Amino acid sequence: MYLMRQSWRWYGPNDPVTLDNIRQAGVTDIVSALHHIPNGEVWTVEEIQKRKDQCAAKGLVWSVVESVPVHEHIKTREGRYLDYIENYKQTIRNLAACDIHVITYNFMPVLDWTRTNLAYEMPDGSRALRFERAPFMAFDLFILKRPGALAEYPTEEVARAKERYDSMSEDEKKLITSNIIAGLPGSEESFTLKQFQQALDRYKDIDAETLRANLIFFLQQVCPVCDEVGSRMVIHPDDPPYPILGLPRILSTAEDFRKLIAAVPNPSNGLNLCTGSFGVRADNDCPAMMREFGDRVDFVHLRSTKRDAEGNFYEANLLEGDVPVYEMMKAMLEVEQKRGFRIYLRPDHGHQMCDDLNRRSNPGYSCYGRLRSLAELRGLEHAIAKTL
Ligand code: CS2
Ligand code: MN
Repeated sequence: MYLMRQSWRWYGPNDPVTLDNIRQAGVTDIVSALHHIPNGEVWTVEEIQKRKDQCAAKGLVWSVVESVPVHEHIKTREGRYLDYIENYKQTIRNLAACDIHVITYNFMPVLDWTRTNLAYEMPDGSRALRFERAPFMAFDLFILKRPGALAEYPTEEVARAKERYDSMSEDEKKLITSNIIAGLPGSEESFTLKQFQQALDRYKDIDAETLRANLIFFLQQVCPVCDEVGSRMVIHPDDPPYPILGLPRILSTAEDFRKLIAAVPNPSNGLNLCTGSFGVRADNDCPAMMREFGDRVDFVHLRSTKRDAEGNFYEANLLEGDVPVYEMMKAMLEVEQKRGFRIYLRPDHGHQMCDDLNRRSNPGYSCYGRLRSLAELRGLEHAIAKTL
């Protein structure tokens, strides 16, 4: 029986959730990245090995990278992008030399994942991450004042955003701004408002098809290296999975990934199936994606979001959101048996609950909240596995 490989994201020695905590979560594998190395530079064997050794000292194996960031210039194909691609290839080789073969990345322009509220209070007093359209638009239209933004939104929504903006205190305006542009964990990038607008401007002439072509170009360069060293690039979907701030998006649906494998059929061109990100769209069927792309899915993020009719969503309790977690787990187990491969799975964002509420943690990466999700996932897997 092939069961999931239980893993946990660790941000490194500065993560308030320690390896001793993680050990007690009962996982075997660590998902980590060398966040201190600037985007675009090579990760040396020495630095990688250091992180591996830290994990090994606690009986844990660093086996998945999340993420090796893709330099903005690779996404826009400007400046020293060819050098950055060469550096990326070297990083892939160095990771393989340290026996790390699953490499997560994303191709979202400017921002990694985006939320408006990092402490949305649930009825039970725990806190969740939330994306709400009205404050997001208020930021875009009246704080950032992005040129052209007005034309992109329906009039009645603009009115709602204006009302929201007018009711915000100065502190609230500051908070929403930093939630959006100060960089959520893993994003490696943060901006002032002016720098942010400049970063957006670099995408003025880049539509989705150009961005997709740039991604394909990048994969055509790095996938042969992965194939050679037995590694796999797994792309994390866009979050949220639709265009924001006038930026192009290229990995929001099953069709997007289909296009990617049609263009770059190398076996190393893989998917990090994040059910929380894909699940925000009602037209994304995560278990069906698991079945269709299973051969290329080495890494799964299991979390569930709950959306409303206006396009807002929050991160729900694992078994209570829109994502059909039972069907997803079943699909995963079936794919695993067929492949004879154990997929890496980690709980994704969790709520802040219990003692998480009294201590600092990276937004989404609390200790107790993720423990709760992991326990539920483990129970679900155990039960489903018995029926197979
Ligand atoms: C996020 C991101 O959904 C998620 O897992 O927390 O940090 C995500 O890991 C990156 O975008 C992947 O490159
Ligand atoms: Mn994810």
